[in-house]
Amino acid sequence: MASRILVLNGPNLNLLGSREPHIYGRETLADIEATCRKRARALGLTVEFRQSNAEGRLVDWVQEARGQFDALIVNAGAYTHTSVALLDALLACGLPVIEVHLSNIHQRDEFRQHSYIARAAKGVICGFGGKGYEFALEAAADLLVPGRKKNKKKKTT
Ligand code: CA2
Repeated sequence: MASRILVLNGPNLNLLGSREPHIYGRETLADIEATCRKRARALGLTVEFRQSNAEGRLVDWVQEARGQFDALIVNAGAYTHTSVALLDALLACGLPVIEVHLSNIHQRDEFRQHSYIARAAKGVICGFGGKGYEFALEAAADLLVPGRKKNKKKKTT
């Protein structure tokens, strides 16, 4: 059975593509979702994409994910920098978590440079725009698809 990935998106990510393209690019969240669907299929994963502006809704989705999904990819938007509640839910869910950001948060305002949820993440990908979600799916496949990492061809020089 294909490994199931839940991709959670936090506040304002529904606005992608409409404003601030110099920071977040021109892709909409629907564009990113469509690309992820294709990439997931090629990697032998299934993907479910969700977005909410409400912190509690994101926490509920994380709590419900156990048993329904095999890994979480999370762009928590601004809650990244504020939410102990989301951190606690991610720590408790028992699933591998990959944190993603479109922008390189380390090059931005000081308050964006700290992530509460990073403590719960296997790894953090930031600064590659929508492509970062594809990288996160690759990372999830390496973690979940048996034999995938082992069978990767070694480069011979
Ligand atoms: O770089 C990221 O992916 C962020 O998670 C995006 C968040 C921001 O608060 C984080 O610091 C970094 C913002 C979400 C998108 O906000 C928009 C606002 C207006 C127009 C388009 C997007």
